[in-house]
Amino acid sequence: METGFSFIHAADLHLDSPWRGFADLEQVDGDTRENILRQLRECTFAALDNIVNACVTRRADFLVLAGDIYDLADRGLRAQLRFQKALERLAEADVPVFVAHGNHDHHGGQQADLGWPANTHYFAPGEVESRPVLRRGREIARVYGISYPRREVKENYAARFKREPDAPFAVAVLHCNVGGGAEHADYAPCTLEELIRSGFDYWALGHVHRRVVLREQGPCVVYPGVPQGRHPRETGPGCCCLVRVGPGGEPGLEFLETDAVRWEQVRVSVEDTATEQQLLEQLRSGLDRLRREHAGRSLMVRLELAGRGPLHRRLRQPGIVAGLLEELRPEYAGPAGPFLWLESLRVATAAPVDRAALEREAALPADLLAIAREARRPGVMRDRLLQYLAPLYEKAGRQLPPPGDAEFDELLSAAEETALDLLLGEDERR
Ligand SMILES: [Mn+2]
Repeated sequence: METGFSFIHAADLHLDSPWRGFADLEQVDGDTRENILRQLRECTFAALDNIVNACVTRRADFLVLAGDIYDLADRGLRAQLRFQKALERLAEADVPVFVAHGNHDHHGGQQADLGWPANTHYFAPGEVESRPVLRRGREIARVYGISYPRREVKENYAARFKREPDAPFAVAVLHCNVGGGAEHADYAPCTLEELIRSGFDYWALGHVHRRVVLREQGPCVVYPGVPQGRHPRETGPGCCCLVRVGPGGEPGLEFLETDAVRWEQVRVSVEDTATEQQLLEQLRSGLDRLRREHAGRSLMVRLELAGRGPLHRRLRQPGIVAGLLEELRPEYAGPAGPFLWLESLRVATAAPVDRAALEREAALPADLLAIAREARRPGVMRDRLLQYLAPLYEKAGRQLPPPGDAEFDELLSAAEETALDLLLGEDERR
């Protein structure tokens, strides 16, 4: 390879995801509501456009899409036409596209009979195929891939990928669950070790919606994450991965932001908050800061109130949370341009505790605090608690390593708070 080349890897576009559960949009006027809904309905397509733009402006030599292009196996016509249009733009720019289907958009679903540009290759269901990528008649890379014939693929598809010895740079495109992670459906399960041993240069994966680089080099093993978040747990930037391969075949990764609407969580401590007025001001300053940090981008925000403070009891009263949302929502969204929508407000506060007084007066809480204090230091108490925890972690197997020092301290604090709440009598527990 005398000169290098580059390609873009994206996955889990989930085009045309349905937006359910936005009844709260009633709290803003019709034009504002329409502005928010329009941007939400458009955002997965906007992310696709951003991937196409990145291919063109970065002059990528090809694009690979590792499954879940569509949210539903019975793809909507609108989604297919938008995807077709994107592929046509890439055909005009002379960028070949390699598509593998995953569990969401498996081959068993309904598909419209559409013409696809010749630059696009859909990998066959249930069998690994390879395709060369040519530049000026010379093969610069070979792309291997497989699509899901049905939703549930329990077979290890990675084991079927065989690199041919004459492939210049071998890319494997696969929708799969590496390492048995329990947070994702265990489709096409495989281990990182077998991907490393496989002889491929780059594993272009899909399925895990977080961005995870399982290995930087030799080979690269990459989940680029979703290009566009679609719910409160998919926070932070949505991306595709630009891979630049140097003349010697060494790859370098750069993640490019592609999302149009970003999901964020904001945590506000009520520890020093005495009044509802103060709380409103704290919330506004948190939201203003977030909006400044993301100037020009629409935001879906989940607020969480935390900490022990005097407002705890009042925040538990019915109507308070709804009232705060009703007040704040119209302030941050308008009929045009970027919006900030408060998706929800979670209350995770606790009653204030005068620890010094408790230690002097109440026998049981004092004992609890003393035990917790002792367990924070190395010694018999800490060792004993760690021993009690050990069988739990053994049962969880390799997916949950035993807690380190910092994690143990966190567990200890959480247990202490919960036990205190229970001991102090909970007239306010609901
Ligand atoms: Mn997916």
